[in-house]
Amino acid sequence: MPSLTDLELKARFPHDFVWGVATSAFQIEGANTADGRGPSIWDTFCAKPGVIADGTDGSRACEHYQRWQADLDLIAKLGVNTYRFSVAWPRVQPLGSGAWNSKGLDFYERLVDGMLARGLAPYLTLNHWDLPQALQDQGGWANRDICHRFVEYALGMHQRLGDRVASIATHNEPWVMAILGYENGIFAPGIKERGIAMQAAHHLLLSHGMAVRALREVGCKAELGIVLNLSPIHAATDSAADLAKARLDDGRLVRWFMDPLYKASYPQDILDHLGADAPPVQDGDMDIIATPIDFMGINYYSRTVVRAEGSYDVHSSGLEVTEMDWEVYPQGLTELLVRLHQDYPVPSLLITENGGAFKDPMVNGQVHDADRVRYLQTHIEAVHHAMQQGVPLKGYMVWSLMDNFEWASGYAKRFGIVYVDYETQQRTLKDSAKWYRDFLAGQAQAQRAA
Ligand code: IFM
Repeated sequence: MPSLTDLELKARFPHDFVWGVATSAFQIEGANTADGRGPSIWDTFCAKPGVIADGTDGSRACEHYQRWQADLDLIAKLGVNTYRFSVAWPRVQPLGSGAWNSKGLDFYERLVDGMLARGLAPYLTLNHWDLPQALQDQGGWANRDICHRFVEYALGMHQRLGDRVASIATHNEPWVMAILGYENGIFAPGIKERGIAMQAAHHLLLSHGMAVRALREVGCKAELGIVLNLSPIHAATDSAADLAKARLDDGRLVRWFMDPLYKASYPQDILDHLGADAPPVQDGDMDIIATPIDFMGINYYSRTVVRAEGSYDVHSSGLEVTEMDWEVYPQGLTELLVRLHQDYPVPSLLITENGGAFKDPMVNGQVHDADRVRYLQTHIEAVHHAMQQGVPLKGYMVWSLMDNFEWASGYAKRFGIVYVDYETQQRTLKDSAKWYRDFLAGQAQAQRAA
């Protein structure tokens, strides 16, 4: 891919393009027992020995619950126009149904008002994984009844914040919640049963459609959508077996979610593959799931390369690899977006997460993360290439605003463009934050001059 200079990149995006940074509640807030917050499945999961690489949890995280005003100031100074955040369901409705926690609701109301006061459009995600433990005790996403609980939660949040948020995403990355949480068991709630996982996946999609319908019925003005983690799946070789494996994995990651959302059906090859593990689907479910939405959010980090036998060595291609052992593969973002545009009638796409974990040594108070600068620049270029090919891409958000709790990796993996010293909670702009800020300032300047 030819590399564009910063200057060439400037002014290539429309004036109303959404530029943002993203976070999620559990990863930054801390204060997980404060002011009436109930336990979430991630609190329970972190307490199990050996499941989090560095043995940490989300009890302190970035202390965003206390430091939110300074954090919003930081975001505003980057020059973004949008902040994507999530609400911790157990903070606002500790048991996941019934009584609401006014202190939790007040927190998010202050946060949203704080965004608006700083000129930031609030992009709310309802479910970024921190399910109330009380609902998990009833089966979590594998229990169909949770769909009604999710609608109740969505309506409650709409009642409180619906007049001020620009966008509401129902779920963040249902594949991760269902497959890593219920099939591989490496994420909360730590279950290892494929049939249960596929039920969870179905209920995540169903609850999404039900919530979208319910929100529209009460006159929700915010744009409604869902966020998927997608990547192109490449076969390691051209052997029939590797190609078949790539097709299967594409079916489970991409088509399993995109087909129901846009074609009201599950892919037949995957239903056949799952056999008895395919989820029970009731009459009308698929139409509910396919309820039209305003946007599709895509979280993109890397491509996936698969082999029929054994695993692919990410170091074999010579590509740069992040601290997560994910290949740096910006052209995969263009490839993915063009494919989605060709295969599905998606009117509006947003990159809701993109970024990388890198080493990030702090030296004399500075973090020279040239690898992340390069990562962001090449991925923004990749987004632009997709737009040139007609993809209706409306925005781009960096994952993440600041270093935070990276789930099963704990605090060891740093994704932020802002460095967090977890002892002092001091925030320091990395070079990537300065690059993003300057890039956005250049864009704004070029637009004024145009
Ligand atoms: O940190 C996560 C985020 O919560 C969801 N998407 C991927 C990120 C990096 O792993």
